Amino acid sequence: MLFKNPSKIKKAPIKEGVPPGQFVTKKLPVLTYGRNLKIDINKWKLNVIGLVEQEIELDFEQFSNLEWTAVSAPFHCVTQWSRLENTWEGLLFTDLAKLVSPKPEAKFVMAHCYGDYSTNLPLEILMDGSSLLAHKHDGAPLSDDHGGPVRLVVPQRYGWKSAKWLRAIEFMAEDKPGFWEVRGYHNNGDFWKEERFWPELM
Ligand SMILES: Nc1nc2c(c(=O)[nH]1)N[C@H]1C(S)=C(S)[C@@H](COP(=O)(O)O)O[C@H]1N2
Ligand SMILES: [Mo]
Repeated sequence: MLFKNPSKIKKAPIKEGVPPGQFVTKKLPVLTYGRNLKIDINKWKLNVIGLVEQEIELDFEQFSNLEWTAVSAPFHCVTQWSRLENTWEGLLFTDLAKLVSPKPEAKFVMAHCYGDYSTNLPLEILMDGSSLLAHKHDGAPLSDDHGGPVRLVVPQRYGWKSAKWLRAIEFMAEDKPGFWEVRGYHNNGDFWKEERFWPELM
């Protein structure tokens, strides 16, 4: 069995079609700033911190004992490739939120990765029912280069928001730019609006 619940694959609520300025590829290229990491699954930890009632730390065994969901969604990279059909499986962000109970003042999230990478998102986008902390892509565990053992996947935003080698999730009251968002990438990253770069660079 490729997925835990193959009969229940959710379709991300995303308009069909290829967003402006994108071309379609069948491959999933590896896109990493700097070097790819190799995280030992037995040492992997996820910390959920910040404005929550209950901060938690999970190891991979605890993570994999939670109820997982499979989500099918396109993947659009700001460097203009799109891979239209992907199925990711892991912990839905909404299910993570149930575990930690975000405080009412939590409005934004920073995803922190092993290494220096991070990315910021409005909590609302992560709560869309299709964003997840994925361990599998198309039925196979994520390879090291694709961010295993666990990466964030945010189907409604350009790929740089889908943080590989996820290490921590921080709930925040105020927005704060992540790794690419301080280096010229758009804060929001909606591919239908071509929010690729800082407005002043466009
Ligand atoms: N930690 C980390 N996550 C990252 C990146 C990165 O450089 N480091 N690159 C991002 C970018 S720009 C894209 S398009 C996707 C690519 O995912 P893939 O390499 O699995 O195709 O990962 C995103 N997540
Ligand atoms: Mo990207």
